Amino acid sequence: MTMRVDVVTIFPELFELPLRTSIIGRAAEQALVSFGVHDLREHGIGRHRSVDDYPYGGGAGMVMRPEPLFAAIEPLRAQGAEVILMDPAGERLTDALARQLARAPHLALVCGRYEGIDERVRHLVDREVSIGDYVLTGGELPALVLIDAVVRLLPGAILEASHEGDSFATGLLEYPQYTRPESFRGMDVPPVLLSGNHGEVDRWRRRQALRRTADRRPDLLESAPLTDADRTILGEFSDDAGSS
Ligand code: JE8
Repeated sequence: MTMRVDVVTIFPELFELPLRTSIIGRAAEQALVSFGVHDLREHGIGRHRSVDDYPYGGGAGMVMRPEPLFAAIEPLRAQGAEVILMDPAGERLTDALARQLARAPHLALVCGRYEGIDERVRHLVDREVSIGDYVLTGGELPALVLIDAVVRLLPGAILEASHEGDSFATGLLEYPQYTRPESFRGMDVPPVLLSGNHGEVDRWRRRQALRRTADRRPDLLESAPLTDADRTILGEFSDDAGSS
């Protein structure tokens, strides 16, 4: 079963390369996902295909008119899409939300620009999602971020094992990674990784993940599933800031 993702935007060209490249591009080639990018201007009003107008009540900037958005969104709703408006006031995109959305058969992502959309368009959407607390110029990059987070979770998109260890699946930050060469500019790969002792390697990685999380994102430890052994290791860190 292929997941369908439609996008509504005034900048369809922004989606061309990202949706053809790397893991997303390969998932599309494998028919794990198919994309439809719809130019909102095709529903624009008048000879100038206008999609925006001045805000009632005055103020700076322009607002996206409801008619083109309704015309673009209604057929997608009729096809059964879950319609998502990318919006700074939306629910935050988290790993848990990406996993939930990855189970949907059909998503339609609506991208605003300017000062945003006419309020009446919210009646036509199922949910509103934000990718974080910073101001962007429109919903297109957020839509691409959401697509990236969701498509990599589709079965077959990446080696399944690659997301079992995901930082937000284990609830911890990831352990440090090394590849060749063994020594680079005086910095050596930790010998345990060369030992061939998989039990030792696993314990070292868990310890490093715990240490990095305690140092950089102690907030994550409150909800991470931790074993008694993990808690013992964390206790050692706070006893002795210099221990490995
Ligand atoms: C957007 C956005 C997400 C995020 C998403 C959609 C449409 C109200 N503001 C609108 C005023 C300043 C300019 C803004 C531009 N804009 C931004 C986002 C987002 N999802 N995490 N940050 N920003 C639109 C218009």
